[in-house]
Amino acid sequence: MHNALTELGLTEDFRRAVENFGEMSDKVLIGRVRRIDRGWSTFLCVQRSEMAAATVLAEKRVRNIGADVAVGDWIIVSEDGERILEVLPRRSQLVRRASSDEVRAEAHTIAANLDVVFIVHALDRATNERRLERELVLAFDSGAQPVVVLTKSDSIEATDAARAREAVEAISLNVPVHVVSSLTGEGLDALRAHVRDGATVAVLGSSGVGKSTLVNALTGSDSQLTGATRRGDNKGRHTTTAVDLVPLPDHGWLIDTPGLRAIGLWSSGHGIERAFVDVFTIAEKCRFRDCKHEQEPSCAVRDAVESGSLSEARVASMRRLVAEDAALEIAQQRATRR
Ligand SMILES: Nc1nc2c(ncn2[C@@H]2O[C@H](COP(=O)(O)OP(=O)(O)OP(=O)(O)O)[C@@H](O)[C@H]2O)c(=O)[nH]1
Ligand SMILES: [Mg+2]
Ligand SMILES: [Zn+2]
Repeated sequence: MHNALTELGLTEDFRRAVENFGEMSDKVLIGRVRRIDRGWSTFLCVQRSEMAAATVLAEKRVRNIGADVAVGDWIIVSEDGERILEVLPRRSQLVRRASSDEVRAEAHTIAANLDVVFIVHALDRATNERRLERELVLAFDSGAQPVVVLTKSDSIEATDAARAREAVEAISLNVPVHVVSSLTGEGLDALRAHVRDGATVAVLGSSGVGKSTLVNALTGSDSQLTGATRRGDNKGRHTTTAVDLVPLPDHGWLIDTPGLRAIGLWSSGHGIERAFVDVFTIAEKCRFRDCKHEQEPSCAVRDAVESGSLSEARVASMRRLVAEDAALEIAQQRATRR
């Protein structure tokens, strides 16, 4: 049974948690959430098949009453399949701020227990660099490894693709950047290297960039619905409406997600510092430790902008995210005080 669960992506830390159920483990179902809709979780679990004298994967549904679940979660379900007894602690999670509400602070967990986040942008339109920066912060905060994927390479000249990639690399520091086409298959083998050995990869990006098409190309199926983009601006039509965990033939997992309109920060760690490691490294040379890089004397960041070695837009962008993070913290404190 454990072997089959490993194929489902059950890692050592979960295995230990599951073993805490010890004797119980024959009396419960252990599964992984594949989809969530209207208060129900669809989950995959391992069942013994008397006929095949082996274990097989089964898909079941359970109500989410009282359980805070996300796609990718490991759950323990009562034998009768009626209740979620426990959601195992997450080893990583992709979280954004749920609403644009200035006052309330609520988290929306997009997916749980990831190893890698594919941040997808399409080459048939100008890269939204500010969005990419946010996605990088979110991905770093999740605890998983971000990987930037530039899709639709078949739609532009190779020299333009190379130029776009260079611009993206200047923003995505210490992050692999791949140029791919789901139509011709270019670059897909390099992506497959990130999904091997039971790894779970979430696919994040705006509507229409080709997330579902990429998932289909990597799984060699047409399980995910895809939709043509609008003429004129190539924007998507929000074809995918729910997060979906999709198995890969060679034991990896992909999580297809709907194109999110807004990516509000829900900072949990050092996402901003990691996404802006260039600015933070320079800032170590500022005279004041709490330098805001505005009017302070001996500011290394402002010096770098003036000398042209650091982009002003990037510093401004980082400042906005830091301010958003600070505002979020205040909203979070207000929420816990209530
Ligand atoms: N030329 C080309 N078109 C692509 C490629 N990948 C996706 N497309 C097209 O782009 C359109 C949008 O693709 P989807 O996969 O539905 O996009 P998505 O990111 O899943 O969009 P949402 O589900 O709305 O978030 C479809 O018409 C695809 O055929 C590619 O590599 N090359
Ligand atoms: Mg889609
Ligand atoms: Zn400074």
